[in-house]
Amino acid sequence: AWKKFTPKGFTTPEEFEKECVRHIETTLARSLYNCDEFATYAGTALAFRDRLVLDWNKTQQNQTFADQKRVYYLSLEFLMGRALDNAMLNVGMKDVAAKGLSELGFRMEDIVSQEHDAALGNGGLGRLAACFLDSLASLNYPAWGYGLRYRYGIFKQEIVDGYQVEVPDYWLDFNPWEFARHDITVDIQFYGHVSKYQDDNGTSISVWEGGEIVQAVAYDVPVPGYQTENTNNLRLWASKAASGEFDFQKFNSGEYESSVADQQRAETISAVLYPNDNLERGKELRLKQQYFWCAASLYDIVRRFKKTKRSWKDFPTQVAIQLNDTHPTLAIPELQRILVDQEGLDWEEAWSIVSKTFGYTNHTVLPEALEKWSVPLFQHLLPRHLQIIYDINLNFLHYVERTFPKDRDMLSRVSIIEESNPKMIRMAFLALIGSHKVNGVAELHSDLIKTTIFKDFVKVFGPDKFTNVTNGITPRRWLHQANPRLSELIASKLGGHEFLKDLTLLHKLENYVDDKEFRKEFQEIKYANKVRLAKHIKEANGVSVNPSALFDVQVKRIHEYKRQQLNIFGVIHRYLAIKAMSPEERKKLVPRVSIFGGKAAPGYWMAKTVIHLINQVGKVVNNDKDVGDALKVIFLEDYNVSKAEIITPASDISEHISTAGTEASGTSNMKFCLNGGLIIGTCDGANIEITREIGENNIFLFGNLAEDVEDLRHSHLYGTYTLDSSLQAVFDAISDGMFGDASHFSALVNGIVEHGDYYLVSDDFASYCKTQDLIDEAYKNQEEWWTKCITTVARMGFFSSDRCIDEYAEMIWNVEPLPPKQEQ
Ligand code: 26W
Repeated sequence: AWKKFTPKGFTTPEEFEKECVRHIETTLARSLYNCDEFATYAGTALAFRDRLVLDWNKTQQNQTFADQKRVYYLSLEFLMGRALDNAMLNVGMKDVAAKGLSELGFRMEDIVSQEHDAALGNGGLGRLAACFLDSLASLNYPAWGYGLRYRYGIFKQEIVDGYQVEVPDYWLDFNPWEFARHDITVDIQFYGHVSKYQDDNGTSISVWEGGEIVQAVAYDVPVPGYQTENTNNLRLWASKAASGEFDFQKFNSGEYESSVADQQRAETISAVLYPNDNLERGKELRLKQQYFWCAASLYDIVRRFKKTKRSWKDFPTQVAIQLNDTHPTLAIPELQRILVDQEGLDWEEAWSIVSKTFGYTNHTVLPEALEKWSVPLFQHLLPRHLQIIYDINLNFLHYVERTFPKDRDMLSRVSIIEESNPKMIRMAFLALIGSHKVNGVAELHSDLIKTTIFKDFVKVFGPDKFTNVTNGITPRRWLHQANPRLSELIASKLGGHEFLKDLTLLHKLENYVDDKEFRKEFQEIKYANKVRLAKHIKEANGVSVNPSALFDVQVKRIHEYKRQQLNIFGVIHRYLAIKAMSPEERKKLVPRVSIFGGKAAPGYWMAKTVIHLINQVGKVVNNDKDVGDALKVIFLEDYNVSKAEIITPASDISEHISTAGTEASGTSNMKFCLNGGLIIGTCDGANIEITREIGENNIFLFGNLAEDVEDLRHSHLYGTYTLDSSLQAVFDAISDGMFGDASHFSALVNGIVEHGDYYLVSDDFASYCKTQDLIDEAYKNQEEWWTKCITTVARMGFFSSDRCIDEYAEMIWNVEPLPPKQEQ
């Protein structure tokens, strides 16, 4: 008999070295004599990959045999960041590898930083998807992610003369974390027309004919769980010319170049991530991306289901599909098309399956972010899907008409088709109608969608269709990996790292709030993290900052609703105040470093102007001898996941200052608090629940409430309004040219003083500045400050993405974990 092959991974530094070196010499074919940091990274990654792959295969086999319900998370964005550190910590062999590497003459930190970020996302929504994958794997849920394998992720940001410049992010030169599955392909159809035929029973069937075919090729990425063998799969689709597409006629008649050009055209579908965040632009290529990815994923899911030989009515008991915002909404008409046109189910039966399968998560109420597709464009690209959407809409409107016979306007308000010129398809309505649950991402946001964009649908479907799942973050990456010393300190008090699997255990830290030794170490860790960031700032910006200063951080996409302009106006206000002080007064100030980071969408001029202003202010303030350490202003280039891992643990105060009612949740607010930073924020998104958990003494809230926004906007437009005098002084300084050519910033200022101040910067300015002064006062009382920080960490247990995933599993997916089979 064959002996059971039990693969053994390395457990000692020597064994690790052997594996690492073997990969460098054979897989990479490199000599050890010119082995640089990059080759060593590659060898390390491949050594760890070997371990993941074995667990991954076992997990997939286990999931297939278990024959239970699986979750499919469809997201156009997965902002994964780096994989090696995460893999090492999950497997629990980072220390072993670190020893091995140091014997080879390398520092772990240098090796880890060789990896290119997987930056397949814009911001919050994409990073949330990545945290969810981590939790799904760590909690042993049988779950797959489906996305696109962009050749170019979010652009790299360079700052040139204070302006943002976008540089392509080609990240695939060496990516050991993906496996091309050239045998798993799906043909995807576009364009063409629909013909009607009669089948043998005389019923008419629709056939989508003609057009062109593009091939989808699967690339699989293992997603390891924390200290579990369970390793899930993220499947990313790449586009390729279908074999029939390659025009041999042209090829043979000497038109070699144009036949290759056709090939190239097919590959553009998955070439680049759209860099817009919260802005819909209606580009055909984006719609192509969406259909390409939805169709390939559904084909794959249906193929897997069919292998079980179950009847179609079991589909929703075996498959839960979650739509990450409206971007994958085409999956709804696509499944209906598969069931009706290809599998021959009747419409009602098919629709009952479809509408039990999907759940839809909404991430924004900003009107400019709501996806709409023009009917003519859609008709051209996806003629059969347009018919299906019209039929879905017709059935739905009939139902609404029967239920609300007196409300004639209701029909046009809830119709999937907006009767504009051209007509538009409202994707959020289609997503809602085709799903069994709709959720928002924080309590306030989930309430708001029920009273604004989806108000009528609450009447139509009843309130139970709507629910809330407050966002969360993975404590593995955002505490254990980003802040290893704090993780160790907590573990030393709580008796191990169990809290990384059950974050509510953090509450036990409250017992140490007054523990001298603990407080001292906690402070030392924060200081060390600030020293590390200061070093990075020195290297990247050439500015020396004092690690004892109060680090005030705002890092996120640059957007008017997030109000980086409020922050920088506050900084200018502070600068003017410092200039007006005597040297003695200045010495009494709490020194401050204002740190900004984030990308602006390439076509978003106002956001780019804000970046420019921040850099101009920095240039003036940082070189002003009167100011010295009292104030420094830093714009960190190219904010991304791996920079966030350095920045987050180093903040004293972070800013989450959106106009109330505009930030659906925010997730960096959670990351900062979990790392012992306090926050200044508006009553918006998850800030409200964070306040409830940590207590209002531990957060600096300011500004108007969501319920007052409408009236305030109205009074800007139609009432009399006088600008706050200190904001006026800031604007005067700008128009006097204190920060360079004032005309550069006129649109920014005019948006407030002349065009209605849509984001209510002037309404919140005074309260913002007052709260910043309170922060200075609070920081002077160091004992109280550290009590706040430690209490905050202790009370952040609720915001783990593990809690969040358990809520989705129970309320929306109805799916159970599948623990890995014990090894025999
Ligand atoms: C179609 C253009 C477009 C692109 C991206 C529209 C909308 C988006 C995303 C939905 C924007 C986004 O990332 N939203 C953020 O989602 C996070 C996770 O739920 C929340 O924490 C943020 O508050 C929300 O802005």
